[in-house]
Amino acid sequence: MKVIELHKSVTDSNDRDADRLRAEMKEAGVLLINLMSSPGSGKTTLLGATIKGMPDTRIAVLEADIDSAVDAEKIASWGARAIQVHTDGMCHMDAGMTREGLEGMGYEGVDLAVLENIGNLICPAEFDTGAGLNVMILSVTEGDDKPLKYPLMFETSDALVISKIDALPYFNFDMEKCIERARRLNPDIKVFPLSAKTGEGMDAWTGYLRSEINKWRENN
Ligand SMILES: Nc1nc2c(ncn2[C@@H]2O[C@H](COP(=O)(O)OP(=O)(O)OP(=O)(O)O)[C@@H](O)[C@H]2O)c(=O)[nH]1
Ligand SMILES: [Mg+2]
Repeated sequence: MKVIELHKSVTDSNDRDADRLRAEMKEAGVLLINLMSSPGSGKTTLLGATIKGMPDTRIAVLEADIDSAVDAEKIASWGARAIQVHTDGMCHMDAGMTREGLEGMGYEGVDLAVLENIGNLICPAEFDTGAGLNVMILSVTEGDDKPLKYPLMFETSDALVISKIDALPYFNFDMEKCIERARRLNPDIKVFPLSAKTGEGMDAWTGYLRSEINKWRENN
């Protein structure tokens, strides 16, 4: 597995770098998604189910972690292009790091590129990576109060996946309350309750991705 060691970008404006990368990805017709969540919310598992559920979509995954290559190895074993990047101890990816990872991976012929950001509900929300779409995952095991505690992540996300709904019977997670709290912060946020384990809710999620890929290409 190819691993790239990244360092904090030295440019003075992350926002400018992010806008430039977004424009280039638009030109290339590749939708880049920035996938964010706490550690263990189910990012890699959801990507596995997505790769399986969208066999006609060419998906490539940029795995960002502090260490190891386990996630990128999993993605590659499921038949998608993958690369692992290490963030030199940093808790987020910035636009320059994302560009370096994407260029190391190569995205020609790809329909959907996904950055699996570092597991963390705080720092990743503060940095624009240049992605066309920000998606966050909250698992039912984490609790329905998370929008109250980590508002920025909910504010900056276009879509909220509520994962592990197969575990709902074992946790006091109030779905309605959670969605209402998220919408109070971000009225336009799209919400996808699902289980990557049982497949429940996966069709709505893959349908959303298909329509976003088409939208990204349409107004090119
Ligand atoms: N019951 C259940 N377990 C799940 C589901 N999705 C993921 N898991 C489990 O949750 C654990 C963490 O899943 P990962 O996909 O590795 O989570 P992650 O967000 O990629 O974790 P990091 O990359 O370490 O931040 C694993 O044991 C998964 O099997 C689900 O839909 N239902
Ligand atoms: Mg993972």
